[in-house]
Amino acid sequence: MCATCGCGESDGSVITIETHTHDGHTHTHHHVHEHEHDHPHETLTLEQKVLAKNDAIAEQNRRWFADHAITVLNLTSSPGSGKTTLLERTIRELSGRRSVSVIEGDQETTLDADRIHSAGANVVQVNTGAGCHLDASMIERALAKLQPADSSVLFIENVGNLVCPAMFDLGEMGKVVVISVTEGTDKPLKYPHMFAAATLVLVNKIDLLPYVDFDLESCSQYARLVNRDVTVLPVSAKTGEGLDAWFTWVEMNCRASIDSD
Ligand SMILES: Nc1nc2c(ncn2[C@@H]2O[C@H](COP(=O)(O)OP(=O)(O)OP(=O)(O)O)[C@@H](O)[C@H]2O)c(=O)[nH]1
Ligand SMILES: [Mg+2]
Repeated sequence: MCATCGCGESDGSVITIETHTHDGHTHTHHHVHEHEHDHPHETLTLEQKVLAKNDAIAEQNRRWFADHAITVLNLTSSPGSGKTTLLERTIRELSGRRSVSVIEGDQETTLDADRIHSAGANVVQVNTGAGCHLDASMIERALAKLQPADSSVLFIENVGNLVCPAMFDLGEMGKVVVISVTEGTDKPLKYPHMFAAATLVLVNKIDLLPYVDFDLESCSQYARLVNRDVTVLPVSAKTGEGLDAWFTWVEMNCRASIDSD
């Protein structure tokens, strides 16, 4: 996991909310690799500790969400698959029916938070600096600022990355993987952990299907090879095609959260 890419070193230190901060530890990558080769056992133990600590905080988050009947969906994808575009449309669609808030995760900038704010939702930007994923403690801190309403929907837009976000439970109800047709049919096979962790797969940018080599049927089959029961919905966040099925899915999950409260 992050001992491989180095972002685990940034855990809890580079994160700032609504600001742009580096911790200056750009040498981390090299250090962790050396450590891994010299002491594989210590590296494994460190990874387990990081994940165990994360899981404990994620469980607290999950309990808090349940107590407040908040539906929480964690959107993951490679960079640029269309998560923010999808959220902009979703916020506009849900407005008037549900209170929607968003936690935006990016290494740098508040660009996505600005877009979400313009679309009409409460938003907090988390900048991870060198980190390549959100973790549960970042969500805990963001919640203190965001204070989402009871029975509302909270979308978490994770850092664009199909690897590490698969391993970090944030306390969400489900992970939604957004893959776009420009990325290639084989992504579920190449990044199986992310697809295995997903509750829903959205195949975005289907308006571009006539122009790219992408086999929707094969991609769906690959997703089901790693996650037998996963739902796959083809959509275009640009044209709106297929989005009704997504809105219905979100609404169904909202009702489930409220009923189980
Ligand atoms: N043709 C087409 N373009 C889209 C669609 N959805 C998003 N885009 C474009 O894809 C680009 C990236 O979209 P974003 O919504 O910023 O993607 P993202 O996943 O939030 O990106 P990161 O946060 O950087 O990971 C933008 O130029 C969008 O206009 C779609 O359904 N069809
Ligand atoms: Mg985005």
